Amino acid sequence: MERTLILIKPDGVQRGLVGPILARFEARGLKIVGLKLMQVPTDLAARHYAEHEGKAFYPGLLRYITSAPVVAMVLEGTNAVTAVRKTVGATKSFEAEAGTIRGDLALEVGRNLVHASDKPETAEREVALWFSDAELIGYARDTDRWIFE
Ligand code: DAT
Ligand code: MG
Repeated sequence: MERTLILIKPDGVQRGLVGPILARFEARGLKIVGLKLMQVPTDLAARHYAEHEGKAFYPGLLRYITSAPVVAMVLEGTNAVTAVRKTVGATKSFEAEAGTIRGDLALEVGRNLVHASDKPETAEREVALWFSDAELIGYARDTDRWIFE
């Protein structure tokens, strides 16, 4: 079972898309094991996006992610990292396939609604960065046997 970090970015919260976005992940069978609304401090944003430091879009990226509250969550499931990335769609929203969150609900790269960890190793780092152990709850669902083989 894999865990992955998802952020519904400020545009998603402001546009009232928390419910519709969350619903897509829930409907796919992913289990919510952590969930919170937060105003992102600049130091957390900088650590989260450290790999992009020095790029032209980096300052704007930090301004965007700290501009208004985000919803942070950890989702669990078989191959959760890959499955969530597919559901989220391509980084450049205008290129994202129809049927994905970005492809259906967004247009621009700098307003692409959602962050999702890109690899299992990234997911481990990001989950630990955004959530304490006490904020993550492992539990069984009665439906698990209808979702996981
Ligand atoms: P993703 O969010 O799909 O993992 P990423 O990790 O490459 O994409 O980049 C992080 C964020 O930075 C992305 O969601 C939007 C912004 N970004 C990436 N490439 C960009 C670019 N060429 N111009 C403007 N913003 C960009
Ligand atoms: Mg990324």
